[in-house]
Amino acid sequence: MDPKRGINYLVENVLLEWKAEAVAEFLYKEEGLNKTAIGDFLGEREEMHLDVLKAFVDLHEFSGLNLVQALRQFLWSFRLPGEAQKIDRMMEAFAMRYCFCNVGVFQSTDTCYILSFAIIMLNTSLHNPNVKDKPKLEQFISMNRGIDNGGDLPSELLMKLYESIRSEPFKIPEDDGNDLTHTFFNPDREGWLLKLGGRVKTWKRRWFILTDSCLYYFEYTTDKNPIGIIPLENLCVRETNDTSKQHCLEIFNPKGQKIKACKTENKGRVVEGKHQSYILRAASTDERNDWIKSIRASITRDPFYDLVTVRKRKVVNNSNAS
Ligand code: 4IP
Repeated sequence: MDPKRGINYLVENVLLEWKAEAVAEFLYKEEGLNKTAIGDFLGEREEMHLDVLKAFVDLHEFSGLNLVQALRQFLWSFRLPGEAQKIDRMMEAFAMRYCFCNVGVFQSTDTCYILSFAIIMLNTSLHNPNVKDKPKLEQFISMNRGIDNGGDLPSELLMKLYESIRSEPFKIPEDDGNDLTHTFFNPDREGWLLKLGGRVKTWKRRWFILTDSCLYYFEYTTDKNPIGIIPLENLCVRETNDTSKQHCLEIFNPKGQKIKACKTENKGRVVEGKHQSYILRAASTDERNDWIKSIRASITRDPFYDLVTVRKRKVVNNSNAS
């Protein structure tokens, strides 16, 4: 559950050497490790973790593989974390390794990086049943115009990659550690807050856990199942100016609509939440401000799109400059 402590334990007990290559090999070869935990460990920013990531990626042999085959191998060896900066570092390391093993396929690692994201997104669009309009080959080709330092990649290459994904989706490791119990072990923030009722305006003291861009609230700290879940996507948070109650914050929908949330009723039935907005009260102003900060940080958009946008801009700027 805590990969840093786990590795630390092995090192302290002389079961593992504290060297990037040794740790990488352990993460790559040891059977039965939790792939979510491997992803978390590799995604950390400290220097040693960056070295381990590099050594881990270097253990992959991509020579002679097309990009989809290489991605299949790579994405199976750990579970990609959800945080944009981590994904960025890992995909950057992947792109560098791929280009090192396959000199001349792409003009730069940026091309490889962008195309890798395009392939991952294509995989989702083609195989996620919720996506109704399946992209055609032509769309995939046009989406990737100009990504090779301003030039186009050969259509035959894109066609081959498209076909490979269409006929066989990526096999991605199960979210083996990321069930609710695990989620609640690593919260972004947790603590007691008072919550104002939706229809009946009573204050209830609830244990709140902020994780994975959702707020969960419980009656007791030890409860396994939350009373309510508030997905924070597309919501906003602010201080409330209501002077009758201090240290309050409000979670609201900027479009003015009711908040999409769910809660469990007394009889255990899960129903839609009734809140126009959630008013929560902390014990102090500092605590309230900390909650606001953490909630804000949690309300992020899908990191993939941001990462690709930034990288595409870089490619366009570079090709304009040259
Ligand atoms: C209830 O008031 C509680 O405040 C509920 O909080 C709240 O549900 C209800 O809002 C509100 O009517 P009484 O217990 O005094 O009846 P909790 O579920 O934490 O016990 P929320 O949605 O805030 O969970 P409505 O709008 O669901 O009725």
